[in-house]
Amino acid sequence: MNVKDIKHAGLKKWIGEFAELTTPDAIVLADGSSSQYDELINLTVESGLATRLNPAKKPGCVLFLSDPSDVARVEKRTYIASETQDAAGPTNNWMDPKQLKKEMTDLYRGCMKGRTLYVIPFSMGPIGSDIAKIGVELTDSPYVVTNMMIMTRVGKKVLDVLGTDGYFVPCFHSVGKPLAEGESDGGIWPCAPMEHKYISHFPETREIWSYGSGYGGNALLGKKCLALRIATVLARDEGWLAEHMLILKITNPEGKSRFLTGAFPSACGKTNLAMLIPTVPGWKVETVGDDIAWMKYGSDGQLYAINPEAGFFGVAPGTSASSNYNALVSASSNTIFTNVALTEDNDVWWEGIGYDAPGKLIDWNGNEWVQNKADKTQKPAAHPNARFTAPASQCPSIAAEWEDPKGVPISAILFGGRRPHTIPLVHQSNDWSHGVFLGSIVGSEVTAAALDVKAGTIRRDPFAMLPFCGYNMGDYFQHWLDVGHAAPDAEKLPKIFYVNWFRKTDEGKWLWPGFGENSRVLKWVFERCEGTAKYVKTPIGIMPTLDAIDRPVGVSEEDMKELLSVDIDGWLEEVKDIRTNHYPMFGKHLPKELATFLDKLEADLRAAK
Ligand code: GTP
Ligand code: SPV
Ligand code: MN
Repeated sequence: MNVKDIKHAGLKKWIGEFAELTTPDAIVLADGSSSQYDELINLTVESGLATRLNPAKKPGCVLFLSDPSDVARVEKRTYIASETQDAAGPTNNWMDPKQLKKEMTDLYRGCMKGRTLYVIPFSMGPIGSDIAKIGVELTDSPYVVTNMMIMTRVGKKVLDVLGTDGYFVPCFHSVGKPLAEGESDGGIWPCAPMEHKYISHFPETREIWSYGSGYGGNALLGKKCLALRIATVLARDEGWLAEHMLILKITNPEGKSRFLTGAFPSACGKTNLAMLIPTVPGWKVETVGDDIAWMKYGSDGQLYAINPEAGFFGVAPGTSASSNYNALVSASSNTIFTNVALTEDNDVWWEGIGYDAPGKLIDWNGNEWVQNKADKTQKPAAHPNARFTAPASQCPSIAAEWEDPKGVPISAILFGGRRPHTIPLVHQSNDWSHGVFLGSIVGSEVTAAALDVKAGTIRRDPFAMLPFCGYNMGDYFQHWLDVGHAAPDAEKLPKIFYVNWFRKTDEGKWLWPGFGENSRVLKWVFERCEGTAKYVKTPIGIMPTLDAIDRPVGVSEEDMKELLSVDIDGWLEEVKDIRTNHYPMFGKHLPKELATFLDKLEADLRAAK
């Protein structure tokens, strides 16, 4: 099947217009077949863009190295170009849509000369499901096409659903032109200089225009651009939630299952929690999704979630057989690796893989690299935001329900982030609206998942959505409150929790072992949903009693006390920061209900002092 066979007149016309602007040498339709996937991979290997990995160790896998400047999302170059700046709100970059389109049109002009334009019809969500949304991405990057074929459902079946006049979200993408001719040649994908990169969203017309980057969320436009930034706008208008959340299934020893979602900022543990192997005997965790959840009320009044994706674009560093066995198995075949290191026998290696680097490696910059553990300043062999793109179907812990078009009923929602101090291991909101308050104040140490924010500093990342909300975040808070108020049955609303796996001692050691041990907290969450868990009421919300969570090996009673106590002075600092630096930003868009929760929190903390 090729582009000529497309029956949808609007789609054909739109492809024609973009081709006329970008002047590619050829136009190819991504039909979703495995033969085409293999051809595309062969093409990238033959052209030197990718390296095929050792088929005995990593069958069907390849490694791509990016330009050193093109390694993560670029938040400063990401735009919400709504008609007014007020609609984009204080947390988004805004540009006048007409001006932005003009600048980008100039950049797109002729940018695909000598390249092939690929047309990728894709579905976010199971094809044909009521909840699914269709997009069509036009791109000049074979890396993007192959990644999209893993991350979404691509091809002819999507065109069939689209028919002759169905609705799709149009997504333009080009890796763009390097400044100088020939720049970025030699086994890395080209990209444009930073000042020419644009990741643009037009919320009113629901269009996505991306230029100049070939990396992940900047380029795989179904993911953060469609399934979050554009989807948040659709969700606001249609009364549902599009969130940066994992979805997991947890089953107790009696065989009762519950589903929960969790929003943690980028590189803060969603993939790991979704694939966790419990250390608590008899309990089981299975995976529904690791990055994005779309949630809507079902006819039974329960909130249901679907995972709109079909693969994992997971952080490689830190992934080992002991930290995340299921991710490692998922990514052991038919996987695309990006910016990890290559071993002499064409296998992959990264920091935290669980064993020393074998011999001489090629690092993510393409240079020879030999591990020197004595040298604390040695640059890592894999980029800290190196990733694997693996089919979800390969995950040993994938839940039977993961592709259920009606989604899975959600009992609990977790919020969290990297907080070395103050925030306890777990606390629960008093009700939905108080949970919205907790979501609105989430803060986290910045990670390597975005390029232009300083890693290590703490920033507020409400709902883990700071970089992904397609409209005014104050209005988004209100939307969350409204979804709660609109619940067909308030009793059936998910319970909301705030977790923190990242507490540190004064010496900088982890206070909590994390990973599989997080199952102890999930067990308490499960038992709160059952109504059986032991708890106490505190100024910040509901918390486990000291004996309600079994202590993991290596965690002393003192540690546990610290993890589960309310640090009154720390929280008062938190209140001060929210009051002076966070909430005022939203002006009249800040829901009054949230300001009231902040006042009450302060009063309760002072009363407890
Ligand atoms: P995105 O894909 O960027 O949205 O990230 P994510 O939230 O899925 O993050 P992921 O699970 O990939 O975790 C990122 C990093 O956090 C990895 O290096 C993990 O090893 C580390 N990590 C995950 N869970 C834990 C935990 O419980 N404790 C500690 N200390 N580190 C963790
Ligand atoms: C994130 O940064 O939250 C990711 C990776 O999941 S990306 O697809 O690049 O957004
Ligand atoms: Mn993410």
